Amino acid sequence: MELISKKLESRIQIWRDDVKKIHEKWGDKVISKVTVSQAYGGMRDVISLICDTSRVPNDKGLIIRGIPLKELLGRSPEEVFFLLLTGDFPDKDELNEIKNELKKRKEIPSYVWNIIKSMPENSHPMTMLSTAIVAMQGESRFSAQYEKGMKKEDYWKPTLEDAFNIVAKIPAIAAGIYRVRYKKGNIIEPDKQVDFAEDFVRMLGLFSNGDAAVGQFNEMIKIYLISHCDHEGGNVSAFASQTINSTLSDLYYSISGGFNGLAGPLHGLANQECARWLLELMKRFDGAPSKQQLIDYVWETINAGRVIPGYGHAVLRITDPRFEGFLNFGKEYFPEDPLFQTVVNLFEVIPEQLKKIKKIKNPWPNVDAISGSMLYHYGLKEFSFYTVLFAVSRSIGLTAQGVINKAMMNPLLRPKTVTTAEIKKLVKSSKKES
Ligand code: NMX
Ligand code: MLT
Repeated sequence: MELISKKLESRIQIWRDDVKKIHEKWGDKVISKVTVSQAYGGMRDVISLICDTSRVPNDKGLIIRGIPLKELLGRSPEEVFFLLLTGDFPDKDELNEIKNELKKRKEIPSYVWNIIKSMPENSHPMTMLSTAIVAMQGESRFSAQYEKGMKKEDYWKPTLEDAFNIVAKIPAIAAGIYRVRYKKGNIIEPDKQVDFAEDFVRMLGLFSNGDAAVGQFNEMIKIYLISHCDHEGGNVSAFASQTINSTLSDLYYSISGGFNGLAGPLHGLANQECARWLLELMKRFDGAPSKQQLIDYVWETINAGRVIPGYGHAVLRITDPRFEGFLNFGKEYFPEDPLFQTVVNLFEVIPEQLKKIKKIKNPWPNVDAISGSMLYHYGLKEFSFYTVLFAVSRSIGLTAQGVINKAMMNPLLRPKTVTTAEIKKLVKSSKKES
């Protein structure tokens, strides 16, 4: 880990000096205010956390370390992991090192397979993934070192080891869960010669030798792994993970915790819900619904008190660039695919319908409206597995954020809450003042 540690060490010194100066010079400056509605409304738009790995302007979407997602889509997950961690793309030697570090840590402890295999047959794959990660907590280098005693300045070093160990193992664990859950337990072992994305595809075991679709699927999975990896710090999985990690529990606890948040239908599970919703639609109308049938189906969902999965966003006010990345891929490689076509037809219909509902702030699609149709096209049809793929990618951003939070020696997260009675008092006293 020599080159990565060296690069990080030099960056961390600069970041720490920078933040120290910011504190000294502008520590008292107000950067955000909180209204009563925001306090009750999930803290939307309240600026109160720092995240330097990526940002999500509401009119642009994901920008990783200053680079818009669109410009990252030809890159490998290893390159983007390095970018998230350090703020730079790796040079040739650094890329070799990061790939080798991930390759040599791939092996999965046998107790993980025993635990996964002994879980109830109908366990959700996200439950299996979260359990597998937290089961490995005893391997944490951070926790071991903390117990022995370590300076705060050095917390990031064993955390970096944990980050690499987790990211290296997640593809094999995820693919193993797929094989146990849907393919009768026949696990395909990791290959230490093969890169991150390609080995993940190999271990899923969807393709036979020489299958022409493998190359395309590999390309799509790389887009998948980069598109979902990070989305600033306030999304539920990152926020939950950071909150847990701020207690000095290690990355195994915090990544597992973040995944538990990702497993909710308003967050990562929306990709599963969207696939289910699309397939029900296709079944109902025998494959090719008309525009009016799509509109009726949308209103039937809303009138039943459900959300349209894959549409809307807490931050974005445009079509998610992650959706656009997949849209372009589908248009290039399988424009005639019936499920993909339905996704495209719905894109033409849904925003106009959602605009009619005043309370909805963003009528445009997010990534989850389309990602499932990519997987389905290549034969990965078990949609309850889809959020696990989101998690494999998100592990890259969550661990990078975890390392940086430790490097910056960030404190325990502990916002202040108030009771409704106190809110009433606060409002009354501010009325008197004005
Ligand atoms: N379908 C129906 N109603 C919606 C939708 C939608 N797609 N989006 C928002 N609304 C409703 C929302 O439920 C809320 O209703 P109420 O006040 O009765 O609770 C109202 O519109 C206002 O919501 P917004 O302020 O526009 O959105 P908010 O920031 O609260 O929530 C989401 C954001 C993403 C949770 C919401 O848009 C949603 O539930 N979308 C569908 C689920 C989804 O696609 N989630 C994935 C998000 C991305 N990810 O990968 O994590
Ligand atoms: C994400 O990728 O985390 C989702 O789009 C949710 C969010 O950013 O709030």
